[in-house]
Amino acid sequence: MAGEPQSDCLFCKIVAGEIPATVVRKTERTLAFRDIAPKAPTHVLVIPHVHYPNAAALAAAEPEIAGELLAEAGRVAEDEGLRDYRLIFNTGAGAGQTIFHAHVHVLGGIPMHERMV
Ligand code: D5M
Repeated sequence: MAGEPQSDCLFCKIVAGEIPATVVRKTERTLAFRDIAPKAPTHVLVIPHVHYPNAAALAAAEPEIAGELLAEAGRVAEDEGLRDYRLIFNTGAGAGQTIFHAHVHVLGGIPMHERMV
């Protein structure tokens, strides 16, 4: 069923506590943890507990949670002391998506305006 945990999904396993992660924020419906391969001094992923393959699918099915995801991304940036930061939603393998559980990247801590990621 849409939104249900998937046994082959790494981020579902992180939500379930089956795989460790460096968690920076947690709410009833979202989790924020540090990216394992940071592309910037701050690189945090914010994910919903529920499983959807990408952020657009999450927003279509559960707009309230999608809104929370964005709000949490802003709180992560604030917690990290970032005034300027970049939010990225890779959608589809051709765009660089490798984990097919909705997530937003929060990137900052260096000038981002001339970088693709
Ligand atoms: O982003 C998926 C991101 O997930 C990518 O930047 C690496 C990160 N990743 C992969 N495995 C882990 C674990 N175990 N902990 C933390 N971060 C992880 P995408 O947009 O799909 O390319």
